[in-house]
Amino acid sequence: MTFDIVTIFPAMIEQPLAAGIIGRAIARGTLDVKVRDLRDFTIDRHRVVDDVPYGGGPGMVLKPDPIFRALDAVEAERGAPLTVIMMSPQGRPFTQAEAQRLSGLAHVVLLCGRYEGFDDRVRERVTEELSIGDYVLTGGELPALVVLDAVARFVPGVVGDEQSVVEDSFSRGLLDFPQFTRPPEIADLRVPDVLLSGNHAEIRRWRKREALSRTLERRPDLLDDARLDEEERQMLREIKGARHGRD
Ligand code: JBZ
Repeated sequence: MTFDIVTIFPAMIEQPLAAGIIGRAIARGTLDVKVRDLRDFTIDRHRVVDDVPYGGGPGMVLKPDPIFRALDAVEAERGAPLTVIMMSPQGRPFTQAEAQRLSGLAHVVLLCGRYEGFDDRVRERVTEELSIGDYVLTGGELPALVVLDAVARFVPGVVGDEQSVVEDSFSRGLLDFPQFTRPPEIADLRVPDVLLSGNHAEIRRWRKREALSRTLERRPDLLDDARLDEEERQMLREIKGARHGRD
């Protein structure tokens, strides 16, 4: 899968992408990520990418012409039609389902905003506008990295164990069960006996129950859309029953 990322801070994108699972996928050629410096698409001596807002007011706005030129360059290189994603606080919420959908595309372009945002005419060339969440950021670079990371995990060959991606508990709409590793005891804190028992059926049920009770406790909103099997539905009824009156 190919990503083109347009930004005025290429280093903010390049450095994080060189590390870890994504870095390895890029090195192997499973992912092709090209970071485009918006200033390379200016034509003035001072490489200006921003200007004052029409109508007045604080801050600066990203000029449309360098962005149009950047998109023309991507299109000339990769071919049309382009999926152009604008990272923006006005965007639809980016979710795990969106990540999976985007992973089916061969190529996406991510536009990272700065300052007060883009000249609105850029939206004529944008096919989707996405937001990673409700907090104020200084720019779209971190959101673009979040989107790339979540999408790339679904690309075959990026994560070693394909099964773990599809069966990831969050993909099924639940929080993860607790994990432990050696040693079996530290500072009087013991690993639950069931995990040392070697009883794999018991372990599987314990993990299911833990994932369900954690989700009920911390993110009950997720249970509305969770894809639960019959065993999980029964467990959830038991957990809710046992908790009755306690909160
Ligand atoms: C985003 C001005 O650039 C920004 C500022 C905030 C922001 C983005 C771009 S993208 N927030 C989000 O995904 O929520």
